[in-house]
Amino acid sequence: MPNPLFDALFAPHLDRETPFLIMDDADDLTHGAFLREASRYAHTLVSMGLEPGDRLAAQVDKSPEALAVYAACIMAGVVFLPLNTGYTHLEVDYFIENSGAKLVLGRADSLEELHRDCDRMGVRFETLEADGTGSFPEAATFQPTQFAPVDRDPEDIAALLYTSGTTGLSKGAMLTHRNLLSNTEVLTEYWQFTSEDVLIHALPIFHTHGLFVATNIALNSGAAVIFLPRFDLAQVLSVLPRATTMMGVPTFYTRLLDHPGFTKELCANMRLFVSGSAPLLAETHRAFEDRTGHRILERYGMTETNMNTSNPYDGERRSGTVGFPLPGVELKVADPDTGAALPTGEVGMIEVRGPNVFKGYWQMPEKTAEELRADGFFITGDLGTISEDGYVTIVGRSKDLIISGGFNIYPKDVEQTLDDQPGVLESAVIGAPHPDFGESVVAVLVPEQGAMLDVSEIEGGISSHLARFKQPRHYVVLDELPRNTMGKVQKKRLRKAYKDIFKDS
Ligand code: MLC
Ligand code: AMP
Repeated sequence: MPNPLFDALFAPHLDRETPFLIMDDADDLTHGAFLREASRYAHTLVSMGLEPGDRLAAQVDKSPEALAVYAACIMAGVVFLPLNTGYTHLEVDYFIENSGAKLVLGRADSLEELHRDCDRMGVRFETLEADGTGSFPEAATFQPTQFAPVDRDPEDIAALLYTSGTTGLSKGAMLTHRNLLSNTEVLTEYWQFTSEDVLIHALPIFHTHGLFVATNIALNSGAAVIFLPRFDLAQVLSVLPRATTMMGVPTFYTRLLDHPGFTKELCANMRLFVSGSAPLLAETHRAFEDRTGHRILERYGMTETNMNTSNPYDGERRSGTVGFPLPGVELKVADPDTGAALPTGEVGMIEVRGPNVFKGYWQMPEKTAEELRADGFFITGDLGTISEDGYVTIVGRSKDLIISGGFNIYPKDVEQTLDDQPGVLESAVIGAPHPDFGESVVAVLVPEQGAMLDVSEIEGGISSHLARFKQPRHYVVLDELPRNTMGKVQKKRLRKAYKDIFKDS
C-alpha cells in the first residue's frame, strides 16, 4: 500500500542500524531505533482514537521523541501540526480550535493552562517533555515496534503549518505528501546529500526549515544528523569538526563570525553551509568566505511553498541573490495586479508554481483564492527581480512582515494586542535592522487623550498574550502617527526615522 513519505523517507531505513540522530549529551539513535519508536507512537495514536486525516497539535521541545511523533503521524496518516514553543496558551488555543485538533501534545511548562483549555474544548491532552518522558511516550511503552503504514494519496495532507497574514489572522497551510516529497527529492540532489553526510541540526523542528528541509533531506539521503536542542554557539563550535554540512538562518552565521574561535580549521570537514528563512547580508557572505574559505549557499523558501530557489552547488553562489528556481519550480516576477510576467530586470511580485506549492489554507477558501491564482501560481508577497543570467534577487516585501532571527512577526498581530492595552489609542509596529536578529520589533504608541503611558505596564500587559519573540524590543510614544492624505499610516517614514535604534544592540 503506498504512503509516499513513508515509502521514500522511512521504508529504506527500517532495518538499518546506522547512526541517524547523533546526540551531544545523550545516547545516539540508529535509523532502525528511531523508526521502531515512531512505530510504537503510531500504534499509540491509533489506540487513542486518531484516524487518518485527524490533526495532532504538538507544542513540545525539540527531542528525538518529538521528531518520532512527526514520523508516527506520517505512518498513521495523521496530520502533524507543530507549534512554536514560544507561543502563549492563548495563541495556541486558536490553532487547536481552528484546526479541530483531536490530540494536543504539550509539556509541563504549559501543562496547567493548556490542559485546562483542552478540557474546555473537549480535546485530548498528553505530555511530552524535552527529556523524552511524559504521558504520551508512557502510553507507547508496550506498543509493537512495527506499524503497517496507512495508505496515503500524494494529494493527502501530511502537515498543517500555521502562518499569519497581513490581517493578523493565522492560516493553516496544507502541505501534502507530494509537496514535501517532491521538494525533498529535488534538494537532496541539488545540494548533493549522500549517506556520507553529517548534518548539524540546530534549528527548531516546528518550522519548514528545521522540520522539512533539514530532516527530510537527511532521511532521504540516509545522512546522519547531529541533533542539537537549539542553536548554542559553544555546542555548535564543538561539533563542527565532526560535521560535513549545516543549515541555518543568517543569525547562526553572524553569531559564528562574532566568535574568534570560529576558524577555517574547525570547518576542515565541512562541504556545505546553507542559509535561508531571512536575507543573508552580502557582508556576512564575504566575511564568512574570508574566515573559512566557504561560500554560504543561500536559498529562498516559504511555509506555503517549501523551497523555491537556490544558489548552485557547483557554479557561482552570488551573494545578495537567492539563486535559480529549483528544478520543477516555475518562478516569475509579475505585475501584482494581473500576474503578467514583467520584462527581465524589472522589480515585481514573485510568483511560483510547482509540485512544491501547498494545497491551500485550511478551511479558508477565500484566503486561498486571494493568494493562489486559478492557474496555480502562488503570490508570495516577496518583491524581486531576475537578472539576465537567471539569478533571483529579493528586494523587499509587499506584505507587512518582520523577520526576526528567522521567526515571522506580523505587525498587525502585535498592534491588535497593543491597542487593547489601557491608555493606548493606537499603535504602529515596524521592523528595524538589528545586528543579531536581522530585524527587530519597534512599537510606536499614541496615548489616548490625557493618558500617560507606562511602557513597563504595557510590556507586562502584553506578555501573557504574545510570544516573547513577537514582543517589541523598543517603544516610542508619539502624539500621532504619520499618515498620508488617504489616512493610511506611513510606516515607511517610521522605518526611516527609527532605522538606527538597534545599531549598538
Ligand atoms: C528567541 N528570542 C527571539 C528569537 N529567538 N526574539 C526575537 N527573535 C527571535 N528569533 C527571544 C528569547 O525568547 C529571549 O527572550 C531572547 O529573544 C534572547 O534569546 P537568545 O538566547 O538570544 O535566543 P536563542 O534561543 O539563541 O534563539 C535565537 C535563534 C532562534 C536565532 C537561534 O530564534 C532560532 O533558532 N531561529 C530559527 C528560526 C527558524 O527556524 N526559522 C525558519 C522558519 S521557516 P528573553 O526575553 O528571555 O531574553 C521559513 C521558510 C524558509 O522561514 O525559507 O526556511
Ligand atoms: P515563512 O512564512 O516563515 O515561511 O517565511 C517565508 C518568508 O521568509 C518568505 O516569504 C521571505 O520573505 C522570507 N525568506 C525566506 N528565505 C529568504 C531568503 N533567502 N532571503 C530573503 N528572504 C527570505
